[in-house]
Amino acid sequence: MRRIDSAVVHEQNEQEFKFLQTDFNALGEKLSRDGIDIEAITKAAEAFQIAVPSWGTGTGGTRFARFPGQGEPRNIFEKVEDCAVINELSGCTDSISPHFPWDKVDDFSELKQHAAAFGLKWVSVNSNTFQDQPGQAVSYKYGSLSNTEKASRDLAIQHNLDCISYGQQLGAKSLTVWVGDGSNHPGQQHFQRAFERYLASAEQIYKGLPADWEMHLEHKMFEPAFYSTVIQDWGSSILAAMHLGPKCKSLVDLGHHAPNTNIEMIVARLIQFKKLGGFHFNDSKYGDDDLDSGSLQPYQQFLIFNELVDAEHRKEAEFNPAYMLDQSHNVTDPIESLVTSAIEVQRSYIKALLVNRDALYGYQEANDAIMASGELKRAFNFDVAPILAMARYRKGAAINPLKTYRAAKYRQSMAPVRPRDPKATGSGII
Ligand code: PSV
Ligand code: MN
Repeated sequence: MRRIDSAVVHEQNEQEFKFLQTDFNALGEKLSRDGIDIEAITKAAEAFQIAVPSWGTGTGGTRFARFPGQGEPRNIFEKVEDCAVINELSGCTDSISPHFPWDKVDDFSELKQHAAAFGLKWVSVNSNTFQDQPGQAVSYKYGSLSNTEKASRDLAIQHNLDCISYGQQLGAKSLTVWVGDGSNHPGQQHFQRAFERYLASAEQIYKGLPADWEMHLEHKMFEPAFYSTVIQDWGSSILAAMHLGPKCKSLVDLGHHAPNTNIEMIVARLIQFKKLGGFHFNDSKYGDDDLDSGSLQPYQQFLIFNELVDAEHRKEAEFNPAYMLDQSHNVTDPIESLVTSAIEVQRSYIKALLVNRDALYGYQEANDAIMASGELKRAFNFDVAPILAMARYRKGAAINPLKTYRAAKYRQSMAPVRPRDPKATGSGII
């Protein structure tokens, strides 16, 4: 089943293909001078996949307002439909990362089938203990897994166990846990006791993990707690992951660090200790901006992939990070942002594959800083767009995804089918 008529994709691709072939051949010749086989790199581009967050398919918002667009998905079934569009255009997003209870349904096998009909699968389920649900018996106002009240902690533990069960029904293999727990005032919380409570709760969740599952702990420096957060940084995250056991790893969200933090070095450390669970890709200038991946700091994203590809190259054991986007789209059509972002992440991966690892190691051993840095820049400066476009073309996706999407008039066609509830004004993140 498809959401974008393949005739539209075909017609658009026809218009672009001649130029693409010319650009691809020229790039192939250039790369061959460096001993790089463009076909091998294109195959790697075809194999690359990154998951779409279900919550990213609707217009996001800030603490002040949300300005939804026309024809937005109103439930998880419609979100799946938009994820199908993203995959049909990008060719590199064949999975969805759901968030509960936002995406909870009565019949998970129906939801699984609905996605499978579009060739989509489910990965990394996310729990939500950062807001109270209607009618909830006890509150998360003062935290969830680390709450001083046992009843709140128990509720949060049970919710995470429920998320594992939903994920199992969908065929997912990991649980991502992010808590908003923390404090706003110095002295409000006893740092050690709060962390002890968190660990004791997380132990209960870890015990409930199926044998072939992983648990990923997502750290975040601030928000909603603005003075301290319980899993504040990768230090707290890896400590907790080490405490819990080998199936627990850290998850790196690019917007969850202090400005100018060397994220690629954190990634290298996590790889070294077999604790890199996965990523939430997005971009940021100030904080957890949740901007489109690669829109501001493409070189940082490339440097992260340089570490990932290096680990692949060295055949690092137990290295299998989950790639996901996690963004909020306030002023763009979420489909357009997610397609663009997925391709930008793929672009970083492909550029990192162009680094001559042996040459780089040689420069590093010789302390030749300018040549080492130049080797990275050489790879980064290649325009790999023809490789990405050719990979899409060969998979039946769009050579020019945004042009094709607009030609298909998908969003306009959804407006009458998905009328907005006039009462659902909404604010904050979806
Ligand atoms: C928190 O800011 C976060 O990055 C976590 O991944 C959440 O689960 C997600 O955003 C969605 O709100
Ligand atoms: Mn995140």
